[in-house]
Amino acid sequence: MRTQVAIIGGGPSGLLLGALLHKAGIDNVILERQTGDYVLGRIRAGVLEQVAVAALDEVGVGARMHKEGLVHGGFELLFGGKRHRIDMHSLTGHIVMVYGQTEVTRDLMNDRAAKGLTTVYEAKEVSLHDFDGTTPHVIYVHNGQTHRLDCDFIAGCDGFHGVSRASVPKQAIREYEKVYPFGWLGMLSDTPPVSHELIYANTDHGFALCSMRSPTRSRYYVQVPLTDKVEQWSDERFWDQLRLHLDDEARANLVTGPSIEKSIAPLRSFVAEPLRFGRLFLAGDAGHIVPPTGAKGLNLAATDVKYLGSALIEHYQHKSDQGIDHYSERCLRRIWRAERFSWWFTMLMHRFPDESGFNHKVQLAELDYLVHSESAMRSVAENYVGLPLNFGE
Ligand code: RFL
Ligand code: PHB
Repeated sequence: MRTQVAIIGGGPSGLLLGALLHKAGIDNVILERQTGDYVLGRIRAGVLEQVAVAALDEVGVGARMHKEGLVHGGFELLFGGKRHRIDMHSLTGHIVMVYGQTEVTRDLMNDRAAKGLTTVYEAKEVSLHDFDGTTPHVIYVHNGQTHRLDCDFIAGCDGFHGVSRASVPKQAIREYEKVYPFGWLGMLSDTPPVSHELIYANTDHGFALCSMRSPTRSRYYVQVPLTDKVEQWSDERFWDQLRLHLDDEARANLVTGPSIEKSIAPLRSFVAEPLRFGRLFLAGDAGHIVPPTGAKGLNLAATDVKYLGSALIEHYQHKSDQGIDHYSERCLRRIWRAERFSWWFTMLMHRFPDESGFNHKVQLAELDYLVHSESAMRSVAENYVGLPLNFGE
């Protein structure tokens, strides 16, 4: 088989890139290790910035998002038993869209299937070849048979544990990493959200987040030690723990019910540099990870893919490699800004196991300053809604 762009990974990055390329008439094939149902079963991001919303609109899959997604003009910070609203809309003029990654993925998958574009699910033993030379190709096994996919470029959209980044020689790549000493236990339930906006809480019990997927579906997270296993957390234990974090009003409003999904995610900051190796590009979680506190992961993936899509379109349509040559540098500048914000918000909101109490006091002082200083709130708000694509240019 031959294609112009071989895309490794059928998560949101790979699917969005495929849609952008197809719209420009560039042929692409997606190789995904899992089944489509498995990909849709992963419960992850919930908050879309304007850039991600615009990218979905651009490829023509935004209709359901605009109908079912929830437009949020603010979020709340809870500490010292009180909630304080960050009015993103009045501080920045922008909003975010609460629409789950599962739904984004489903919309992109359905669109790809309707257009008859090739996605090979359950592509096993994927290996990348000659991306630094002139005959890039991908070998994989499907239904027990070995296949070869020849291409002009390879897009590594296969997430943090994928094969693309791992295929690059160690000496050609530099990795920056920070691992946090806790994880997030997430729970999805068909219960109405405790409040109409997201609540980020820093309490004596650690961090908690009250989020949602719809007016009838809630998504909650609590900070847990890395050693905890999801089996140790019955639904009842989860609700009891969450209740400890809430203020009186939220506690009174909390509706509990059976979980639909529960999982523990470790928190990590990670950046690989560069993101281009000859004819191989890394995009999304394959190239970087942020802790979920700032809700930036999926949004960064969308901007990488926007940059990569335009670079490849420039290559094919305008015979210019400028975009390709600047891909890595352009993405990394935006990535490091989001890394900085996500790290800062994570450090501000969590309890650290070895803490003497001093750090917590400083966190509370910073939060107190933050919610009483319009300048500080504006800074948080403009990072949360997402800095413009051309920021600093
Ligand atoms: P994905 O989603 O991991 O998809 C990669 C795909 O590649 C496949 N794959 C392979 N395919 C072929 N061959 C191989 N060898 C392969 N190895 C892997 C995988 O099966 C998979 O289908 O990466 P992608 O597309 O770059 O998307 C990134 C996002 O998923 C991620 O950044 C976000 O989910 C992060 N994130 C959030 N981001 C936000 O913008 N806003 C949020 O509110 C938000 N909340 C979150 C989050 C991530 C979380 N977790 C679990 C890490 C909340 C959580 C809890
Ligand atoms: C989510 O709804 O899953 C979510 C929302 C905001 C975050 C992280 C996750 O910062």
